[in-house]
Amino acid sequence: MDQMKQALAAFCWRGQPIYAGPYGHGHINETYAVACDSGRMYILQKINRTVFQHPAELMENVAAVTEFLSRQTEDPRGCLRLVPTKDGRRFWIDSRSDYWRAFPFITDSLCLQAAESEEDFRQSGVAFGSFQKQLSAFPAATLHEAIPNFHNTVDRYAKFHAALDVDPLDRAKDCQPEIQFYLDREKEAGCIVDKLASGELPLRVTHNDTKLNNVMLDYETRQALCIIDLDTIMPGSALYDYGDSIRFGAATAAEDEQDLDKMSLSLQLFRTYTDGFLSACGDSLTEKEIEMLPTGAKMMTLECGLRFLTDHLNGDTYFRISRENHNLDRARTQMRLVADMEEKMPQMRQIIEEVRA
Ligand code: ADP
Ligand code: GN1
Ligand code: MG
Repeated sequence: MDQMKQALAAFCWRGQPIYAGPYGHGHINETYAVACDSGRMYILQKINRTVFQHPAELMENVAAVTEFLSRQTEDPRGCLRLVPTKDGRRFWIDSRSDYWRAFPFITDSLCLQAAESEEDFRQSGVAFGSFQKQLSAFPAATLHEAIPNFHNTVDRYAKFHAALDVDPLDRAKDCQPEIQFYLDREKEAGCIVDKLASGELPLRVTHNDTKLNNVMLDYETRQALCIIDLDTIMPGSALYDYGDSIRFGAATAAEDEQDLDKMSLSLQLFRTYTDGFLSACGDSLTEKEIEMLPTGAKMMTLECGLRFLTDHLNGDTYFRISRENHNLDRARTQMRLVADMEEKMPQMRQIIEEVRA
C-alpha cells in the first residue's frame, strides 16, 4: 500500500522499519504495528476522516494532552507520546490528504475487549481516575470540541424534538411509551450543563470513549498503565466519563438486550469501578463532583438512550443497526437502566460515602 510506505518514510523511528501490519480491534482508525531493526515497536494510525472532519484540530488536542501527561511521568508506558515526523511535526499528511500519526508501542501490555474479572473493571476505573487527576491542572477550555455539543443533554433534547416533529418514517406512533419516558425527564436535561455554565462544576478534560479497550493494562500484573484513543478528547465535565463508564460497564446486560428483565445496575460493579476511580482521582475532584457522580451515571444513560431513540425516529442514520428496531431496543435497555438507577440512587450515594471513608 503506497500511502503506508510513504507514511513509514515520514516519521522519526529509532532504527529502520522492518515490518508493518494491521493491528488491534479498533473500529474507527486504521491501526498498524511497526517493528524496527532496533527492536523498537510503534503504532502507526491513519485517522478516520469520515468520523473526524477536523483532523488538524484533533491532533492539536492529542499533542497538547500527551505533552502535558508526559511531563508527569518518566515511565514510557505511563502515557501515550507522539512520534515526531522527520520535519518536526506531530502528524503527516499523505498525497490523498489523509492524516497519519505514530506512537511508541505500549509494550508488555493488554488491551481487553471485555473485563475478564471484576479487578480488570476496577483497573479501568484506576486508569480513568489517574487520567482525570493528571489532567486536573490542564486548561480544558483551550481544547477543541472534537464533536460539538457531544454531551450537551439540552441540545440532545432539542435534536430529539426535531426528530419528533419531522418523524420521517412515521415511527413515533409505535413508540409512544418510550417517547413519554424521555419527555418525562426533560426537565433534568440541564443538571450538568447548567452547572458547567455557572461554574458550579469545573470544566475538565474529558475522554468521551471510556471503554475498557481504550485502557492499557500491564501484561503480568494486570494493573492500569495508561489511557489510549485520545481522539474524542474535549472540554466537559468529569461526570461524563465516569457516568459513561458506569452506564456501559456496571450494567447487567448488553446495550441491545431484548429481554429487558436482564437489565439493571449492578451495585457491586458500581462499587468496584467507583473504588478504582476515586482512589486514583485523589483530591482532584471537587465535593460537588463527587456528590454528583450517581447523577452523572444516570444522565449519561438517559442521554445515550435519548440518542438511540432519536436515531430510531430519524431512520437509523447514526448508530449502526443489524436488525429491525435495533435502536429502539437500545433506547429501551437504557430506559430500564435509568429507572433502576433512579431506584438505587440512595444506595449509590451510600456506596460513594463508603468508598471515600
Ligand atoms: P480506534 O479509535 O480505532 O479504536 P485506538 O487508538 O483505540 O483506535 O487503537 C486501536 C487498537 O490499537 C487499541 O485497541 C490497542 O489494541 C492498539 N493500540 C493503540 N495504541 C497503542 C499503543 N500505543 N501501544 C499498543 N497498542 C496500541
Ligand atoms: C458510540 O463508537 P462507539 O460504539 O464506541 C458513541 C458513544 C455511545 C456508544 C453507544 C462518537 O461509541 O457516544 O455511547 O456508541 N460514540 C460516538 O454504544 O458517537
Ligand atoms: Mg479504541
